[in-house]
Amino acid sequence: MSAALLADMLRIRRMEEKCAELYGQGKIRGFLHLYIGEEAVAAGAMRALEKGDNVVATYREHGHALLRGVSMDAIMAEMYGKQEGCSRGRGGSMHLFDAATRFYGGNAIVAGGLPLAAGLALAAKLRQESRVTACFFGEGAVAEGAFHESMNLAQLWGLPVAYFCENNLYAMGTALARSESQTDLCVKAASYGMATLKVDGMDVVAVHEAAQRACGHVRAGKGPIFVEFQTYRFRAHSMFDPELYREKSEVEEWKKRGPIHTYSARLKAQKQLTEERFLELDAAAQAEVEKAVAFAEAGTWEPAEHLTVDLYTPA
Ligand SMILES: Cc1ncc(C[n+]2csc(CCOP(=O)(O)OP(=O)(O)O)c2C)c(N)n1
Ligand SMILES: [Mg+2]
Repeated sequence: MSAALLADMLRIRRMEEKCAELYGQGKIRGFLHLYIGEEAVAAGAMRALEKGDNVVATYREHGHALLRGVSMDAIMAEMYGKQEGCSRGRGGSMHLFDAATRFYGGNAIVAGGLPLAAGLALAAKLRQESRVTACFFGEGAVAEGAFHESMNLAQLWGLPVAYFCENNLYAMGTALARSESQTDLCVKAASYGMATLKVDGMDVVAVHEAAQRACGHVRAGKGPIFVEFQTYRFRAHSMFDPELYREKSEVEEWKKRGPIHTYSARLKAQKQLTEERFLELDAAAQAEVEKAVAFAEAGTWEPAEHLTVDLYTPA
């Protein structure tokens, strides 16, 4: 498990560093929100899930899609807008989707995934299917009505959903305390009677253990749970963000807690990892990225005649 968690985080990191580069070259266009710095959350949480579980995420979802099992090739092709992408090139970075792995997206609307997750969980409950629906979202979502409506119904109906809140302290340029009178997010969920956990989201092992507990709670039929992962994004909100709302020194302080180097240092100290093995894992991640870029480059654009395909109104 230990090397696997590290490999997972490296795969996300290398893929997204390449995405930033490709964005600079105009190969990837539109919005692009990088998860760099927050990898421990997706890595630790995803390995607590089973094949039959559902996953719902936000527009910062490249890593979640990848670790859920969507191929890096299909993700990169989607970033390029090519037909071989997981959403046939029509979604782009914010709308990765893959029914086969029960990855229900990518959602550009803040808090948009929470009611969807409640719906997926309701479907599982009514059909008596034993699945957890894991819903990832940022702390900015707690300002939305959809958050409160979802918390209420999920708890009232005892839905099998794990709400995984990625609290990276900022919603675009708005620090949590500038928009919320109650900054303890677990208190908000608890006010609906929901079970809660608060976890160091920079520590992949702590994340994994908490996610296992959370999923165990849901699988045991105890209803929903809310987990706050305290994390931090190292990059700008999106590719259009001058970052005037935080001090560079704050970013540097958090980088010291970076999930990849702290975890690899811990494994090395425990003699569970050598530098050679680390470099092997890193090289494998980079090779996977190069292959995915080649796949996306070789992909096909949708012909212009398809412009009205899948539209609800007749052309
Ligand atoms: C309903 C809605 N309002 C506003 C926006 C614009 N918007 C995009 S991202 C974002 C910040 C969300 O922050 P958070 O939920 O903390 O997620 P993070 O970006 O930090 O991962 C906002 C306000 C939106 N996409 N949807
Ligand atoms: Mg945030």
